[in-house]
Amino acid sequence: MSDSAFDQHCMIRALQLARQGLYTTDPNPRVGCVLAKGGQIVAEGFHARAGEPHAERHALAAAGAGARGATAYVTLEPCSHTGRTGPCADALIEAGVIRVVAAMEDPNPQVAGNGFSKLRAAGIQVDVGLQESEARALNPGFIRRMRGERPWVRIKVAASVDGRTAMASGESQWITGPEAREDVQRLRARSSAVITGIGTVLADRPSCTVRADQWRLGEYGSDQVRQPLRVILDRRLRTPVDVPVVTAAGPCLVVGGEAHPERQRALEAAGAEVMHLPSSGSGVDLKALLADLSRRECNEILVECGATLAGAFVREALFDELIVYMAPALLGTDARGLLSLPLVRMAEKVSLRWADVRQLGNDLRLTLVPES
Ligand code: AOF
Ligand code: ZN
Repeated sequence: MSDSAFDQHCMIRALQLARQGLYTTDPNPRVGCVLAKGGQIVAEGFHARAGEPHAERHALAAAGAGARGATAYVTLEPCSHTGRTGPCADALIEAGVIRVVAAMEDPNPQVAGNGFSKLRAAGIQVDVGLQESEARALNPGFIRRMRGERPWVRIKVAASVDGRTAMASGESQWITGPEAREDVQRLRARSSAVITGIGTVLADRPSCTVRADQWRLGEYGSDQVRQPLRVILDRRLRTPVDVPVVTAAGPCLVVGGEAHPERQRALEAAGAEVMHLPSSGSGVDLKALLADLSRRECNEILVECGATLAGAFVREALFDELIVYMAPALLGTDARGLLSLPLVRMAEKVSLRWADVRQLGNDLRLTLVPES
């Protein structure tokens, strides 16, 4: 293997390791690290949970004295700051690593190139940018949040091939098959928060939780999976206190707009947090909501709701991915549409770009992104 092919091989392995933290590192990024010497990988590590050692420290601990003279392949710039843990750049220097290959700079303003400077000042060769787009794809929400932008927003809908999501009565269970629903579990598990609306809560009684005991998520058991924050948009605080989205394990936030002290007290007694946000037009101010979730360190957000709320996110261009699970069925002209978008002229159409199409069981998963 040539030197550059070996570099690539090691970085691909580091990316694979980083993915093992997909459901657990939040709000921290998923990061993987490989230490190699003499054309061989000598140690590996990945970041598993905020507060625990970073990827580099796991790899250094596994390598012991073998780290001296090694090259470190890291999917993110080694940190230079003391957060919940000490700087990885210092640990790499102390261990005698002679070269660091990083896929990308850390967008965290506390790091942002300082890790590289520290390493270079210590005489370590630093190469940046190998497999960069793959590394960025691991942490889309973290990158956005660190840049001071809103979190990464995915809107998920399940529809028939005629674009219908429920019968006129509201009946909607189940349009798609188990493979598609399992995929939704994976989307939830990687999300910091799941947003739903009061209409969906009353009609479907969803739990919006990750059920790792029931569905295959990867190599993690149910005890290791974090529950996303469940957010219910409910202007008048109509959420019943005994619905699964409130009572299930994990945090629940009800976002209201009007004062209803008694209902608020009842929700709080049931374990939910209640917060009020201003309304804009017919519903909650979505920009203010996303800003608040960003302050709560939410990286990736999943919107699982009915046509009205999903339509509002699309109209305001507050999304990064629209994920449509499409079943090979027709629900007919009386059934409900996918997104509520009151458009009249062709010129008003929302143009999207296909990012991915794949078959899951009997259904299709269509991933669309805004046309940039
Ligand atoms: C690395 N390697 O594996 C990770 C890094 O609170 P702390 O100490 O865990 O620091 C979190 C910050 O460290 C996070 O915002 C990001 O900038 C960086 N994450 N850095 O060198 C890792 N997870
Ligand atoms: Zn670190």
